[in-house]
Amino acid sequence: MHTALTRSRITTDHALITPESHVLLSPPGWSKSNVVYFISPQMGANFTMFLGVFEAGGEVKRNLGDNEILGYVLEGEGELQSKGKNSLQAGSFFFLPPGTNFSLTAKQQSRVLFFEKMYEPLAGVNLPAEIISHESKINKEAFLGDPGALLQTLMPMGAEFDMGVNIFEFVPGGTLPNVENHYMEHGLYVLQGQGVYRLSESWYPVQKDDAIWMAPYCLQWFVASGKQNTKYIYYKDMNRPPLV
Ligand code: UGY
Ligand code: MN
Repeated sequence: MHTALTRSRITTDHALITPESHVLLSPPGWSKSNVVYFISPQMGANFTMFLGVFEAGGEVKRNLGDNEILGYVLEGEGELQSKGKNSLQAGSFFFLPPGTNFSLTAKQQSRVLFFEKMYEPLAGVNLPAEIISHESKINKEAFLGDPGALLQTLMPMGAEFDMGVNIFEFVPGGTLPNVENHYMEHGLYVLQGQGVYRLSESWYPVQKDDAIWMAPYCLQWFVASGKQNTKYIYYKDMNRPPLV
């Protein structure tokens, strides 16, 4: 592709970030690893979505402070040290509540997708607990009864959780059942396959390794195309309706 061209597009209510416009950074706390920030408050979002790209032996070491984080291993293998030690493979995910000290060390070249935001406490509700699991342990449910759109809900539904992360799998030709309009935001990463995303009044061909931000009230719809199922992982804010 000509170096002056990109499929990326940034608007006030949505963004598509495609691999040819990635910029690799080395923030404090990261060694033998790089970070690509897709989504941040600088673009108007209330959370961050970023990719950690690790060499073998690469590491991130952080104290989360007021933030919570969910990491999903796209590829590779690593070890997470938080409350205890856990080994991670492709498809593993971990949710760490605010105040957590953690380190993640890659055993081989690895890519990990992260969603991070400031936790919003709710009066009378305890802080959420750490979760470390694997996508293979989560049931696939037909979304609104449609077996062509299967949803895996990685996070529990309890009121202590103010963010949710789901994996959506569509058969070729599968769609979101309607053009969604909601106050919640999304950060989305395409894991497999391809399709067309409607974001507001624009329609984008999207494929594996594309990242998308949808602001509150960004009209959204998706159709999967291609010959294999399409999968994407996405974040949404949960359990904190407006004015609560
Ligand atoms: O959970 C959701 O709002 C989801 N159906 N949205 C989306 O996939 N764009
Ligand atoms: Mn939605």
